[in-house]
Amino acid sequence: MKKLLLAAAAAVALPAMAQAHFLLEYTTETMIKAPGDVPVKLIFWHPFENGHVMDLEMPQEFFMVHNGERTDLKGTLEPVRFKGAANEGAAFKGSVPVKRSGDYVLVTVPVPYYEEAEDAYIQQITKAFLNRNELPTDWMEPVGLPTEIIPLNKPYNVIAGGTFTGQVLANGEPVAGAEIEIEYMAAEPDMESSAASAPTVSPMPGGSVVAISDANGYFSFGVPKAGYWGFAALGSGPATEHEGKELSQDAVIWIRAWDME
Ligand SMILES: [Cu+2]
Repeated sequence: MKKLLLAAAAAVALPAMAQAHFLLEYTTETMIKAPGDVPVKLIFWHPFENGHVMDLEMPQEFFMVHNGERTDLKGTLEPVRFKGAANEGAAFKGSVPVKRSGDYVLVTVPVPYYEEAEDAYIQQITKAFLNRNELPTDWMEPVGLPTEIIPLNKPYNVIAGGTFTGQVLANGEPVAGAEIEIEYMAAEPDMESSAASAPTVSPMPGGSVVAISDANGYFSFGVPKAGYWGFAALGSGPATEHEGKELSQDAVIWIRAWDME
């Protein structure tokens, strides 16, 4: 409740922050046809409405999990600028070496971001998923992060019009009653330029789209539209304080939905 009140106060002070912010691990494709280095962009942004871009620092960790094995990818990260409709901020471009068949789970553990409007820190521990040759290997396994969302549907080929179910974990245990913000990537980043594409839909009236996890940490969402969908379990992580201030340690997951053709 305290968090809700703080959010309401912040909304009055700075309308852009009323919308949900998401850390993006953006690739143009989730199913990778040819082996090679897949470019990825890390952007801390409000992608539903092409809103405020927040400066992203070099993350604490950026790695992939493939066949249960972690590979550090921090060395691939280069600073880039990212331009939203309202402002421009610091982001990163990296690359994911996709060679063998299977899943590639991308994980970013960012440095806590100081949000002035709320006098608090935000740390969105984020997962996204790539696959090559339709061989499922890793998508359903917990990575072992302080907090994470486990997908119960294969996250790179969700059917638009179907549902997506996830489970929120903190230290491997289910989190009941977590508030999960749900966001459509209405404006996709352009991989070649530093800009966003024009938003394809408008944000929903009434503020963020939200689900609450049940007693066992599960939530479901009917996915109405093809594209990238983000889910952020707010403050689901075990860490609640950073440098003497409140920390919201969030678990973020990105899925990709497709129209049936
Ligand atoms: Cu925000």
